[in-house]
Amino acid sequence: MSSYDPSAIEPKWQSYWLKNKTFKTRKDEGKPKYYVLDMFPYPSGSGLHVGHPEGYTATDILARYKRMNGFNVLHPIGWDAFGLPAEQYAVKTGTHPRTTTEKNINRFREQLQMLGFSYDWDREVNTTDPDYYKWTQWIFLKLYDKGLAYEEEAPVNWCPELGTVLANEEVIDGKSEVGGFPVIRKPMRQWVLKITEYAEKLLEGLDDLEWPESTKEMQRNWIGRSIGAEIEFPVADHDETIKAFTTRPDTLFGATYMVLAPEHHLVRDITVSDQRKDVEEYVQKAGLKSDLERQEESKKKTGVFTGAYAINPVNGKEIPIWVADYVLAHYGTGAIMAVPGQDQRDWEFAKTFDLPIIRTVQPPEDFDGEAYVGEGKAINSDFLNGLDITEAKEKMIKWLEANGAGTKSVNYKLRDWLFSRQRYWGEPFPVIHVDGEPKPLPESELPVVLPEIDDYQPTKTGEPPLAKAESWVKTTDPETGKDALRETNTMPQWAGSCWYYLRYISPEFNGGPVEKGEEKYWMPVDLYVGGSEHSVLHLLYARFWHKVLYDCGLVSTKEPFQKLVHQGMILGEMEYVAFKHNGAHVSAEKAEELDDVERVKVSQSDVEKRGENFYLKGTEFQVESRAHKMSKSRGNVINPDDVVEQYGADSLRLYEMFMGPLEQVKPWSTKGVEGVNRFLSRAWRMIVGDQDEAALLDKDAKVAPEQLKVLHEAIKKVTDDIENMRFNTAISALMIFVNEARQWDALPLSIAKPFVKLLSPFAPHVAEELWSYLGSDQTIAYEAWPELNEEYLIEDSISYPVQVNGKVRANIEVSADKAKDKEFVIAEAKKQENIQKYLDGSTIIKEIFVPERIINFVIKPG
Ligand code: ANZ
Repeated sequence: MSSYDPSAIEPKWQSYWLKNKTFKTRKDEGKPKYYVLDMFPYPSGSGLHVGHPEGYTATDILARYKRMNGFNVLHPIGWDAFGLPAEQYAVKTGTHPRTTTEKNINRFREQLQMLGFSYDWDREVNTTDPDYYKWTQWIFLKLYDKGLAYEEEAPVNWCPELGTVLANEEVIDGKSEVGGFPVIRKPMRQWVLKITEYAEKLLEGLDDLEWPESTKEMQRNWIGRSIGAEIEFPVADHDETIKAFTTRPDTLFGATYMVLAPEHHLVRDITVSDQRKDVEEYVQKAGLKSDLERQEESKKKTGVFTGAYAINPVNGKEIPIWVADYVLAHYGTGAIMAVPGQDQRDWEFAKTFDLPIIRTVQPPEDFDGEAYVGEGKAINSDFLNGLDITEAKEKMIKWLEANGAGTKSVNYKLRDWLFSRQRYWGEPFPVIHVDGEPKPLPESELPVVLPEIDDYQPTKTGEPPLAKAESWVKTTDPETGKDALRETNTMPQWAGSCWYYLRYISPEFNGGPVEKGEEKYWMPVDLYVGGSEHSVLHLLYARFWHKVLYDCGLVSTKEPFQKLVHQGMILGEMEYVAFKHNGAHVSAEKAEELDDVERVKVSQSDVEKRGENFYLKGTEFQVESRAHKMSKSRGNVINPDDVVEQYGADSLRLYEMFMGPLEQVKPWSTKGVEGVNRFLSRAWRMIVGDQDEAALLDKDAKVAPEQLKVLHEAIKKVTDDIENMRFNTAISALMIFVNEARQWDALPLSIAKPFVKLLSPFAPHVAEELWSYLGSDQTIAYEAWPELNEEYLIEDSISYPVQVNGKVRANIEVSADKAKDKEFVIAEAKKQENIQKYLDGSTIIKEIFVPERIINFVIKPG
């Protein structure tokens, strides 16, 4: 027999699955359904990286496991293929993004097939396919109909380098998330989606989802609900009032000045003529800064006085009105009542401009900080004095409402979603402009197909590249025949991924984004696996669209993704550094204290792990160990193609699941791949044998009870672990099985078969090969999962540690049926020579007996 050779096995089974459409899925009311979804990849030019197969193997294990447990499994894949890189490549080389995208998709598809994932390839979707984006446009029309899409001339994050606006979410520290280019503020006409209207529903929906708590919390923070009051401050000698949102109405007696955002609509009206020049200058400068810069806490506060005063409604005091950029235009009302006694930003501002500070909460005696933000009793606050913050808030809101000076109010940090981009490679909007007014196209005009153009370069003015397709832009209104211009912005990359999980359900359906009956059967997604970098944006946007579709009666569930798991990042191979001083090794600790320390890289074969630390082999010199993110510049990128070529897809799959808990960040280890590869070879030899070793399999061998116990232990552990997505320990259980089995004289067929089934979700190619070797002419994919029989697990004997005064002095074995018989077990324990030694000549004060756990004799000498 030949030895385990994945390169001979794997392509064979891959084409078998494809040819036989083994994983084609159809609705079947007679079976329970299981919808297991991967975050579909962006088909980049560099192909799959090892992070992809991590999540994809996890979902594939569940898909395969559920099929074997009688579920009808939907396990699809597709391509999130609009986006910048293909367009930037087009700008550089003139290659149409479609060409690049197609090529990349073909490569990705081949790579995924080479890893043996059990996708239903007849359901593949591609967001750049007009048959797909027709429905993305269609959903946009629904949003428009519902008043959830609107045009706005607004200051946006403009990135000159990328030639596009970016959503707030895509700007980090004033730089673009992609590329890290500077982002400035610039007013432009944009499409915006009213996600804020769904803020409350998006918050509420989180409670019942089986998602990582940290992800839910990130979404909650992003939505950022605060409860407080909106208070009205009349402007002295004016008809105007300024509304201010505050989360601390209890501090109203401490409001010593007000601040308007530079963009606030009243700034012009109320500024007195003496101050006009200064205020205008200040407003102009502030307009150039991003919200982030404006809120930076470390920065010195800037501002300018308007010369006008507001009247504090609760005590009639006149307080000065300032303009300052630490107040944002788009949060709350764009104006604040400033309470320097309780708010640190206000404190800093008051100190800078010498404004009065009144504390309205009593700080503890030893408090020597600036603004006091903690709990305490109200002071300097008339009818609130002596109340706790919560009580004082309530009482103040009642007072405001009774006196027509304000109302209770809820605010969200969430902003409406800036939904247009000045790009070519995106979905065109199904919108025309007639006489300068936007008008949605009728459904019959869909899809609005991207026109061919030669020049993909965005313009420096912000005019989108599509504006250059003049003959496309100029059109007529299909309803009135009037001249019209097409919208030249395109949708952001998030659009296609907002609803792709619905398209998989009925990818060919022509009557809408998804067929109703199929949707009702398959939704919600039972398990969604993908990176935690999508904790907020993709997952929030998709939930938003889903909720709109739910309100339109198009989907039957309120939430799309019932359970969510993030796979942890895979880092590069661990690196080890030893320390030398004057040519001799020193430990990492010693190196800290010395100057002139030389750091030398050492290879993994020269170090050994003891406890949590690594040492130079055979020495006391501890080495430093760490892993870095994989990156081209570090040269530590592992290419899945190479791993498959050398060890096979089953080894790659098995290794990525064996590295550690799925959610954890973990370093790559080539040694680890070799380890699981050896395990697969051993499993192979056990059943098939090879040149050096005869197979253990004996089809005529009778089964011994001990063998059943070992098998059923594996069944129990593997089943349990798959259910709980603890794939690493499931694989350990398979390894333990093989190690135990190799000590037997023979492996009976009735033990070998269930073992191969247990292995199959993890290493499907070798499992199929072994399955056919064991005599089947059918795929293993739909074989019944081995059933656990607890009876085989019952221990025939139980071991008790025997302690004397809390120290273990002996171990005894008692048969399982007598294990709870206290008298019997204690008598057995006393017979032990090593126990007698202690008991002789002592007085037993107490005999402690914990059934099936421990015995302890408490004795007193003499
Ligand atoms: C008075 C006050 C007193 C405040 C106090 C806080 C503490 P969150 O919790 O994030 O919702 N604020 C309101 N609108 C703002 C804007 N457009 N730009 C900057 N700051 C703004 O924050 C709400 C608090 O942030 C509000 O409550 C307001 O300051 C400030 F002891 O009002 B507070």
